[in-house]
Amino acid sequence: MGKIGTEKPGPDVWPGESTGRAESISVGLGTPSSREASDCSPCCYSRRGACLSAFLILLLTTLAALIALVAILGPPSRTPGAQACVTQMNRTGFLCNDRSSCIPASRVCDGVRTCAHGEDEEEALCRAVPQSLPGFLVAHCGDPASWIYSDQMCDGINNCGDCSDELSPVTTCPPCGPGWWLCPSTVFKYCSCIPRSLCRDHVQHCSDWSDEYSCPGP
Ligand SMILES: [Ca+2]
Ligand SMILES: [Ca+2]
Repeated sequence: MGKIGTEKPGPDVWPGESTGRAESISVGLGTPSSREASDCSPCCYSRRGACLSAFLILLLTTLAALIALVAILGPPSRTPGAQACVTQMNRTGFLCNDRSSCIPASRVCDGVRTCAHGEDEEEALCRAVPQSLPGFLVAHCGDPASWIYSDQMCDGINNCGDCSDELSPVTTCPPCGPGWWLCPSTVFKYCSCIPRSLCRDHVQHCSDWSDEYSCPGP
């Protein structure tokens, strides 16, 4: 403490002030040096503690302001979550900019302006499908090189070509819906369910013929 005191400008400083400053330095900063003392000279000569507090408050305020700014401006309008919706058919959809129209995922980047203002066909969204699409619109087939739109999973149609979008182990789907008949399909278009409209039409659609002999009909 005595050493610090001797480094201060001697003659111009009152004895009491010099002692007080040395004490506050040793408590607040541990090993002060003459360089540190000169770094904040405008404040140090008045109230070093108040200066430090003000600096900390300013730092914290700036941090809080930055966090608030990120919270407000952070989620851009294209945040995937902000554009995900559920269609009337209970399928994954894309929310148009009017915030009320929910179009099926497979209508995005299909070359047709489905949203009123065509945001489903925007260049940024469609320039490198599927990489440029939000993740919620895309599902993968058993073959990693193949993909489908997420609303094509469990829709009864063989979109992947190997039925991996309709059958386990790749996809776990609920049982056939009310309009469908459970059977191993003989038709490439279907997998484990066929539309009941194909029952009793005198054409085999199930490998076990159940569509003609067991299915009650449409
Ligand atoms: Ca479209
Ligand atoms: Ca499908």
